[in-house]
Amino acid sequence: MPADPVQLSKFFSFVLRHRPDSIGLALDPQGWVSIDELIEKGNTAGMWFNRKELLHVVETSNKKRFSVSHDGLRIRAAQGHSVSLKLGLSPQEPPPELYHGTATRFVGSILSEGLKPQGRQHVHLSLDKATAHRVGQRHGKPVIFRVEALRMHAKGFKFFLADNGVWLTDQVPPEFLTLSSSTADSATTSRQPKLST
Ligand code: HQG
Repeated sequence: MPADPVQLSKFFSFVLRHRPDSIGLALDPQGWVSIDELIEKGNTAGMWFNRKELLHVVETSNKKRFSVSHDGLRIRAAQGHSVSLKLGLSPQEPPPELYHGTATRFVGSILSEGLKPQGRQHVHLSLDKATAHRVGQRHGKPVIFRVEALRMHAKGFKFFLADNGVWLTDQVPPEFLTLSSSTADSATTSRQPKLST
């Protein structure tokens, strides 16, 4: 039976971000794999899908988690990797402020150590509070940090914009962080269904 789109999206996230080796795949240095090979190895591993179903997941991903190469032959995760690779993104000047959603239980540690990539390759930052709120909700009671991104940039910290609009940086020291007082603009979006893949 073919996999449903949510199950497939979780499978692609797992393989393309974290464990390509689990189905015998190897990512290229920028995270790309052949779509034909992903289909073949995924099917062999018991995850049934074809090219049409794969492209459906790519096109309907609410966070645009996956990118397909211009020639249509390869796919990669836009961000969120734990495997070490170079996405090949050029450093960019960020907007003055970005946001990071997390859970209240991490606040003390973040205020003393700053934001760290933890299991991933980068710290993930959002352009708006509503998105940060949703990211934070995945971990528990959400709280939002405001990040003085442009001031960090002026001091030499590099920022990258992933294919799907998520901003990435290596770390955020505490001096650039403030707890954001208002989550009012995210209250309406918090009722949206949560899809964490
Ligand atoms: C926290 C989702 C204690 C950090 C989202 C976060 C995102 C610290 C957690 C993407 C810390 C890591 C990434 C410190 C950071 N002490 N806790 N010093 N520094 N943390 O899941 O940013 O649905 O690896 O606040 O939309 O939550 O998967 O990162 O709570 O873009 O496509 O450590 O994942 O996208 O958690 O989420 P994560 P994240 P997808």
